Amino acid sequence: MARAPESLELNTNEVADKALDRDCTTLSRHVLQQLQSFSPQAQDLSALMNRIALAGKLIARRLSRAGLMEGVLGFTGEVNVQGESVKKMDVYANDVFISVFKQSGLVCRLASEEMEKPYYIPENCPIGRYTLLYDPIDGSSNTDTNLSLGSIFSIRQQEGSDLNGEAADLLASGRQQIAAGYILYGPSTMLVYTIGRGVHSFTLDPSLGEFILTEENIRIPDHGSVYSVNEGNFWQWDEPIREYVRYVHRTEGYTARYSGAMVSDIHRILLQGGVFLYPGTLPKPEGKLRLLYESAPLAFVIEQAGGRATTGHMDILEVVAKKLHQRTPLIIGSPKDVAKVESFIQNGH
Ligand code: AFP
Repeated sequence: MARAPESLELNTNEVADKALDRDCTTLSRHVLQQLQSFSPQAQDLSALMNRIALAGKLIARRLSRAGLMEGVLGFTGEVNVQGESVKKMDVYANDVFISVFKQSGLVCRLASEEMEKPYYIPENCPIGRYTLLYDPIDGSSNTDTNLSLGSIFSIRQQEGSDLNGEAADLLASGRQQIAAGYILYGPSTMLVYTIGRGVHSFTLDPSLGEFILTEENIRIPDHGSVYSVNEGNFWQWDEPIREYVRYVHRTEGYTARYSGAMVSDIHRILLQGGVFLYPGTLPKPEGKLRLLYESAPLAFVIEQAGGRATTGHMDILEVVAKKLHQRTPLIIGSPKDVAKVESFIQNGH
């Protein structure tokens, strides 16, 4: 058999090497590459991301079999601190994040939508200098209909010793986050994260049980055609938001997408551009979304990708939380589309 010319052989080898290298770019390795360091802090961040990835795999596994197992779907019959009915998957996912950080020596406190107060893991506290804030299941109304869901996470360095267990240091702005991201449970499971050095996505390869690098340094388009908002709330919005939506209705080039899980909607916008809105309403001026474990982590991701996130009056990442479960209006996405909504809020057009 005739041999391929040497240069062609070399190219084939290079392609194979690149493919192998990509297959080996797991999340924990990527964090170390990003930080270009094996320092203790780099190792910590890498280990933190690895544990979050494990939580994502456990939740994805349960979701993928939910329709086949007893006791996975439906409500528990309880109501959480937000006054919302709790789903069995919410409880499971909340416990998964706690469980993966036990015996980690990394995370002393976890705070989530499902728990009124932060959860302390006492064995980690003498050395665990990090706090995890998270929404274990974003879009839980999608659970029982086999639609996309998400988990949102944010990591902060613990400030002070928190001896009184009040976790007062968490009442700080989103600029204090050292890492943030989300896991999207869709046709495939994806993990998107930032440590302040761009935004990177990983896809779970079920045959390996590993998240493998999909795209590095994702940039959000300056503008996109999608606007994503629950228009059923039109009647209870302030006039500027109604005016913006009327503007979209009469302007060519817009298309509506709204899934009920903002991780899905914002992921689409990250890749294709556009704007997601959850504004305040007349009875609830702060809206629905929680600042510390929903809006701020997503704002960190979108800003790192070149987008913007605002309440309509100030950048989400500048808002200093007054309480753990604080809510905030959210307008997030492509810079030009966010600016358009802002202009309606601030100037009326
Ligand atoms: P749940 O996680 O409580 O289902 O809320 C999901 C969410 O926070 C966000 O993911 C959705 O975009 C938004 O709420 C949907 O809320 P509406 O049903 O009020 O539009």
